[in-house]
Amino acid sequence: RRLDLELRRACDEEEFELHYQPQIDLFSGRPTGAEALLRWRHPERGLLSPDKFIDALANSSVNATVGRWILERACRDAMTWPVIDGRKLAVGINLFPVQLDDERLLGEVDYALASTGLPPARLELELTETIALRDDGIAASALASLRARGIRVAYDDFGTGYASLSMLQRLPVDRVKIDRSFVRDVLANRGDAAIVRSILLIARNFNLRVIAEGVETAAQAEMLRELGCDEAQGFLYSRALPLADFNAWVEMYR
Ligand code: G
Ligand code: G
Ligand code: MN
Ligand code: NA
Repeated sequence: RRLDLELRRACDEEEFELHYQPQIDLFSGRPTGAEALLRWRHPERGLLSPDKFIDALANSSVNATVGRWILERACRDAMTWPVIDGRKLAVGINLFPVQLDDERLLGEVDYALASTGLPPARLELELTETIALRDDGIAASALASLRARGIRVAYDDFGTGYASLSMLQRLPVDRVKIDRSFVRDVLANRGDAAIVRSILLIARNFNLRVIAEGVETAAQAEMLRELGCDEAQGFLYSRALPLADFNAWVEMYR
């Protein structure tokens, strides 16, 4: 397929980039980390967002190669970030479904940490329910091994899947990310507000931290804070930034 060939070329020619979207503590207003988001600097089409290619990439012949590159590059980039409030910022990485199926994942994570020097506690792996549901056995033991190393695991897009609750029971994680579809109308829509409240209640009972995605206004942030949400990420604070711009952005908080 043509797109697969293009993705293979993009991989060989190093056309992929990682941008970083800050994550903010809603109580202190200070940055705590960033999520790595993939971009494709296409020679003809310009800078492409993941929605243009991420599904094709996830199913392509280079998914494992790009997944490994993302892991290592994000760890390397995070080593350049400054200390904020006496702590180094954490970096969140989205996994492709194939990565959690692969028994090489642990070795690749260990290699990325060892070769860059990033402490395990500064790495967070984000997975969606579709990833976690693929194979209970491998997923559960891989997650347990990762968490035993001090690496954090987060459920992305929490609340949008059909098995979010049983996932929490079967595959323990450190935190959940409230999907931005629930955040968008949280002020105006009683149903969305009820879902956000419910997620926060469940998270509290499971001892999980919660970050809300897609926070665009100060009013949304204020409501989320009042409801007990720990952190937020979204255009209110910053879009995803290239490494140099992210480092400059963080400097404002030093
Ligand atoms: O930045 P944007 O909103 O276009 O990202 C769209 C989606 O693409 C995100 O929700 C995320 O799940 C996915 N995505 C972005 N970057 C990565 C990445 O580095 N790896 C994987 N597996 N998915 C990513
Ligand atoms: O992995 P995930 O689906 O969370 O990826 C984040 C995506 O959400 C990125 O593609 C980014 O461009 C997008 N995004 C980040 N912040 C906001 C926001 O505040 N509003 C909207 N609409 N999209 C956002
Ligand atoms: Mn994510
Ligand atoms: Na998401």
